[in-house]
Amino acid sequence: MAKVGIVMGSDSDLPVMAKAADILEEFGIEYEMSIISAHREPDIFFDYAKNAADRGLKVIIAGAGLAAHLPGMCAALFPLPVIGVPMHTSSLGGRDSLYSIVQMPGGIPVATVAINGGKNAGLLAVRMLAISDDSLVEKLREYSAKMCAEVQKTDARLKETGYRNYTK
Ligand code: RP5
Repeated sequence: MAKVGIVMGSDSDLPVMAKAADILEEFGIEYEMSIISAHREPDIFFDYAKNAADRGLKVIIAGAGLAAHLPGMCAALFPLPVIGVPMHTSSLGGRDSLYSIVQMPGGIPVATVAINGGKNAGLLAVRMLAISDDSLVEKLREYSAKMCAEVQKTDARLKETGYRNYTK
């Protein structure tokens, strides 16, 4: 049964939200992915968010752009954690999405990640689930150790080649 619901307002959000799915797959967490527009199909959205907890979802990762109401409205209807992912936009560079998602009124929290922050949204969901799953804590430690080793490798290469010859 899916523990995480990834939901986005449009298929144009998919490349960013796919990064959250990649992380959940890496950690072996079951998830479901949906495209549901809070504005364009409000009744379908309402059913999704209202029934998500009863269907077994523990966390929702919601991504949206422009007047990005999807994450906030998920948080209004779903009693468990909602992670909001603001999409980059061509008009206002994603500040519109960011402010729409992060500026929630008191009582309805949305844990908002960076603009286009699908990867961190996935990792934050893993960390939330790890609160009651020690095997995930161990996997998160391994993930951090791997990142650390990768940075050390780049440092060793920089020292070996010198900055003039360093290529990314
Ligand atoms: C939002 O409007 C979506 O989340 C998307 O980021 C934005 C634009 O949607 P499209 O016009 O690309 O479908 O609801």
